[in-house]
Formats: sequence, structure tokens, C-alpha cells
Amino acid sequence: MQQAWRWFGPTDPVPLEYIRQAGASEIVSSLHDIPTGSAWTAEAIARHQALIHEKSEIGAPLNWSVVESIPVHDAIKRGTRQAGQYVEAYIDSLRALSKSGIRTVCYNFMPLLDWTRTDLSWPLPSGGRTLRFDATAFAAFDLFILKRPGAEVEYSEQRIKSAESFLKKTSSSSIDTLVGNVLAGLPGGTTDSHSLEGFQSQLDRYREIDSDDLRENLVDFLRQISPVAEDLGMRLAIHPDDPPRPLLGLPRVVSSRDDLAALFKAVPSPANGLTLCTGSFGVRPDNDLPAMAKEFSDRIFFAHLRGTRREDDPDSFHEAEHLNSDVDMLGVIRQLIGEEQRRKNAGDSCSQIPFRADHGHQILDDLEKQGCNPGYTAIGRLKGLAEVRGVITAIEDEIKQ
Ligand code: DNO
Repeated sequence: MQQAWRWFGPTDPVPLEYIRQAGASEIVSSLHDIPTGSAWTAEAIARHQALIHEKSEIGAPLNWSVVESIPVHDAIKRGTRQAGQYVEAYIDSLRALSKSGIRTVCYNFMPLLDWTRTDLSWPLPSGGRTLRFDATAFAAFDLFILKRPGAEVEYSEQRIKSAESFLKKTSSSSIDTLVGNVLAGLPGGTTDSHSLEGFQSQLDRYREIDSDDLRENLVDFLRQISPVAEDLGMRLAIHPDDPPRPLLGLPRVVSSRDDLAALFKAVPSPANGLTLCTGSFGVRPDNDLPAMAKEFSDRIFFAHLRGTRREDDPDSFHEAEHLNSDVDMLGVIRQLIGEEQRRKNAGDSCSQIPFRADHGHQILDDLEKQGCNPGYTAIGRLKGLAEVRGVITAIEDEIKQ
């Protein structure tokens, strides 16, 4: 498997030198300055690629192999009349990327909110800190801060009561932090930041769009871009919903095994594939990760390996250690390595699956540092990568014998 690391560009507090020292060879990156919906140019891609390749002659080479992400414009998700022009721009970006030799593009189809957490610095018993989604805090945001019309029918009486008492005991500065965590967008997110005031009108635009409509818009999008990707030898790797369920009444359609089965049936193109994000899918107890890795093995073009742990309140979860979570990480890695073998035997020139040890706890020196990107600390990810690398080495060795 190819060891990758996400790099947010020259302003990333974790520089390329560190990534090299961590032993990763592949870079996962994006052109974050380009507004969603504008086409990427070959020149801008080449400039970013040159930064990554720089110093490769003196140090271990780094290769930009996965784009995460080219964000999908909201007009495409809503299927508006403007969608066509944004699909064209997306296709232009794919064409420009293909000139640079980058073949794998990660994207998602979550309306208005990308990955969502309520707490970005939740204390662990070990003394480290992690990301958490607290279903009660989120309900309090929805019901009593955003005051979304009709929200109460989506929550149990019990949840509404606990949301009320959460609000009573939470300081106004912690409430501000919660609002920022949900609406401002997290690192690498593909959706715009929202202000509390403007957000309801964004939500209203989705009032008539249910999950069937959203799925149809996704299928329409893929039917247009996958033939181009196929011609260019590129692979489209959709990232699952995080968390994998509807939020704030917004539909989500890439959350489960059945969602994937429907997607690949509707668009069987071999360019239509998946970013297997174990942490996102793993939040749902009905997602059997090794079984999904097996069933959709030939569609997996990229993997995010991380673990989530459901809490006593099963709708709440936090990001756990990579090898100690609800995710059967060994089972998943076994499937991925098996798939690589299959590809190799079939003569696939790109048989290896790039993965990044996704997110990491804030530990050691990173606890003292200002400006760490939540989930994207150097040391936590280094630990995750080291652990996952150990598993890969052991399984590959087992297979050889
Ligand atoms: C969070 C990331 C997501 C992901 C996008 C893919 O850490 O996994 O922001 O990059 O959803 O488009």
C-alpha cells in the first residue's frame, strides 16, 4: 500500500520535510485557493506539483498522487440550471490534472456541510485531545441556537430534554465555539463557511431536495464526468458522508453499503470509485467495514484509515486510536492488501492503493502548539501512520509465507 500524507500547501504548519521524515512517499493535496466551481489550470497544478517535487533530488522523493478534493459546486448538488457550467469546469479541471499525471481525485457530495464535529479538543483519559461529535450538543445547536423550523420532529423527547440542559450548563463562549465548529468549516473542508444568520436561507434552498433527488443529482454528475475520467485514465473516489447520516434535515446519500451499491449500479463506469474512509463509515454499527472493503474492492482507489468509537450515547462518537476503535482495522487492511494482489496478478499498472492514516490525536509537543489544524497534527498522524504501517508489514509478510 502507498503511504500518503495530507499537505495543505505552503501554509501548512506540518511542512514537507516532516512528511518525508514520517516516511510517507505520497502527497494528498489540493489547490485550496481556487474557488469552488472555477476550473483548475494546468499551470496552477504544475506550480503546486513543483513545490512538492522540490528537494526530491536530495531527500526521499515525494509524489503528489491524490487530489483531495476538487470540491463539487452546490449548484450540482442541488441540480439547478447552472449545474451544467460547473460540471464543465469540473471536467476542465480533470483534463488539466491528467496532464500532470495525477490520476486519483477525492470528492464528496455532502450538501452545505463537509465533515462535522462539535468538539475539536476533547480531552482523552491519556492526556491527549481528540475530535468528537456529541449528538446532544449538535441537537442543542440545531434546536435552540439555529432554531431550525421543524427540527424538533427529528429528535426524541429525551434528546430535546438533554439538549435543553446542555444549553443551560454551557457558557456563552463555549456556545460560540460550538457554532464556529459546526459552521466555519474544518480543515480541508469543501463547503463554504456560513454565518449563523445566513445559514437558514442556505438550508431553505434544500427544502425540496430529498435523498432521492440528491442521489439523482450525484448520478447525473457522475454520468457526465466519468466517461471523461475513463478516457483520461483517471479515478474518481467519492468520500463518504461524515458523520454518515442526515444532519440539519439535509439529505446524505453516501453513508452505507446500500448507498454504495446503488451508486455503482447506477454508474458502473470503472472510473467511478470510492475513498474508503473507515472512520466515517465506521460511525454506523450497520457498516461492516471488512465486508464493504471486500464487496467494493475493485472500486477502492484511495483509503482514509482511522478509527471512531461510538459512545454510551450511540449517536455520539469520538476519534479513537487508529488500532483501538469500533473499526476492524486489521480486517480492512487485509482486504485492501488482498485487492492489491488481485490487481497485480491482473497486470494493473497501478495496483497499489494509496492511503493516509487519517486524523490523529493532539499529543506531546502538539498540545502546546498554536495553529495546529484539528485532526491534522504532525505527531498524532505520525503515530497513526506508524501503527498502520506495522499492520501492513505484518500482513504482507504473512501473505508471502
Ligand atoms: C476531513 C476530510 C474531508 C474530506 C472531504 C473529501 O478530514 O476527510 O474534508 O477531505 O470530505 O471531499
